[in-house]
Amino acid sequence: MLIKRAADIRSSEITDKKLYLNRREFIGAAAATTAAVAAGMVGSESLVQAATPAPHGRKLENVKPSTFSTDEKPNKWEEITTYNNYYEFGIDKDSPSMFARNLKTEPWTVAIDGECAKKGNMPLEDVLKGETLEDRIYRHRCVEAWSMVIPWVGFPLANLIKKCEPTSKAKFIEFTTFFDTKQMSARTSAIRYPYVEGLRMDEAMHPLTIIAVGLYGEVIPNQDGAPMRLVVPWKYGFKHIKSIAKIKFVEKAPLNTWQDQAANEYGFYANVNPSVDHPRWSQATERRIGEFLRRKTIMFNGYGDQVASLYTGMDLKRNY
Ligand SMILES: Nc1nc2c(c(=O)[nH]1)N[C@H]1C(S)=C(S)[C@@H](COP(=O)(O)O)O[C@H]1N2
Ligand SMILES: [Mo]
Repeated sequence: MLIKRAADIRSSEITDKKLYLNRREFIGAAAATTAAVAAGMVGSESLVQAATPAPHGRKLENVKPSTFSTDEKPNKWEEITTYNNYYEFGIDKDSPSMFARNLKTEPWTVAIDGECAKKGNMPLEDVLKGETLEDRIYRHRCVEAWSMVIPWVGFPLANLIKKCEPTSKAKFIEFTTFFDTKQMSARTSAIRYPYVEGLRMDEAMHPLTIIAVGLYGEVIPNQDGAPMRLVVPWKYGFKHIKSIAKIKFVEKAPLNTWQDQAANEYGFYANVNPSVDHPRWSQATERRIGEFLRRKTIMFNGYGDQVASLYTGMDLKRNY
């Protein structure tokens, strides 16, 4: 079980006043659950109230190593599956590990929509058809100033985009997470659902941008965004939308969830940038989960050689 540190709480995405009140609502609900459990009113499942590492999933076949992988030491399975942001399952880092298990990920289809020739529902099997899965060990940096190294298994998003045959009007992609209050506890009204994210087309086509379907060579656990989630390693974690149910090709930049919630704090680009502070805390350093001393945050999360050219001529202090 992970011990919450004061720094996490202070620098959390939820601590402005409006959201703080929602958090108190959440604590109230949790207390009510505890009371109900004590009174014997709730089934045994609700008794599991501690961070629980994901059970191991099916092993993925024919996964190839990737030259894009970092040689830094990956975080442990236990860390990557108990320290998550997935607000649909609660706002605490260990909530998704406790509440995501009921998400049904088979069968799964992705709605393809907007400026493209192949509109319709694409089953996950078709998304994966013809793909060579790769191990992609990437650095992962959350705007809350923590980081991990995660051994994803995935394939380039560019391949899926090509299958959809976007038109020349498709300048951006909007992604939407699956949402169902029956499967997702959504114990808090902290943010508006469904969760939405977006990328500019050239960012989406970049070879570092992947759809992850696995972790440590196994099928990706629910709390990490099963069955398919976005990974854009030079951006803050909130761009990494989980459990993607819809992909829409659009002309204008979509309004992503966190920008919608607090535009002065979260922009569209969300490129990791140690010189642009979040209004309530610094982005200059980060705490690697499992380490004691803080690390210096690197521009573009260390992927500058590959991606800096995407932003030539842009003022990254304005376009945060
Ligand atoms: N649907 C959805 N996707 C989401 C989030 C969320 O709350 N809901 N949180 C984001 C944030 S803030 C981060 S840091 C990453 C965390 O991904 P991880 O749990 O796999 O580390 O997921 C992102 N994707
Ligand atoms: Mo995040």
